[in-house]
Amino acid sequence: MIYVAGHKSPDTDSICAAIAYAELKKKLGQDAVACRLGDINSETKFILGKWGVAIPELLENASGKQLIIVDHSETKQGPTGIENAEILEIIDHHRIGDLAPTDPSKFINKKLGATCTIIYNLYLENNQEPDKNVKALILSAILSDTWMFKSSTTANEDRAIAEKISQDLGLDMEKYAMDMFKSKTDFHEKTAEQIMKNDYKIYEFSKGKSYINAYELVAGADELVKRKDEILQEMEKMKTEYTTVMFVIVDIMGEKTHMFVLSEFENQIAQEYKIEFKDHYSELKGLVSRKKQIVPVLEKIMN
Ligand SMILES: [Mn+2]
Repeated sequence: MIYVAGHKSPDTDSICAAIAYAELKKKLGQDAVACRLGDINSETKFILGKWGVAIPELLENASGKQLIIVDHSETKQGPTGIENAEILEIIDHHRIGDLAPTDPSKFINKKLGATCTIIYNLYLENNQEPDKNVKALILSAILSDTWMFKSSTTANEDRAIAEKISQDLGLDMEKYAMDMFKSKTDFHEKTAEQIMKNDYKIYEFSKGKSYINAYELVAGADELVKRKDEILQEMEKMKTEYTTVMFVIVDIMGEKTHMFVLSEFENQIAQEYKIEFKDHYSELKGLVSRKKQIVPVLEKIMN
């Protein structure tokens, strides 16, 4: 039996690539099974449920097994026991890691937006056509990994294959992508306190300590902004500890950023971004990066 596995804390591409490639192997007469190295995320759950595909089995230990690795090539992202497994093939689109298959010619690495794009091409090279549900998984993985072609990693091939599959399936691709992305928004179950701890960094400036929390959302940002009152209340509590508390929600599909600020430097911050805060909230055009566009501004004001 050949085990096809993606990486730890699996994303949609990792899971769908494992399933799609195991299916191709079976079509070619080999015994293969897709597996996962951890819990699947809510987006993947939505996709597998929608297309009636079973969640792959958890691979607890790969020791002594024959493995095909998809979507990475690093020991630390692989299963327990990988050092004692036989790696038959690696198919990936990330930088090359420390793993290699026994036969080096079985290492495929292409600069494409998703591993699933490579896998779709492998079906074609082998004169095979993916089943309808497998096609849907390939499409989903491409949309997920490229944020529906917005990511800079997107290649023309990703878009061409996604469009071809959408046509084959008679699917409204944009609508489907939005449904997919919304299934990934996990803030509905979170309290404001948990939201404020989502992805934060603390910076020590000479004029005080700053807390910057960033929430990147492919879709559904507007719904999070509606929880403004709760969020500001939570930020208010944090004000006892920090001079500046900032919360930014980056809306990837909407190509804008929502900014909440509680700070004695609020006016200077508004000036720097050429915006006006209303109830400590404002919207900015474009996707703002904490590292490139927020920290330097606060540094300038608070140092
Ligand atoms: Mn990927």
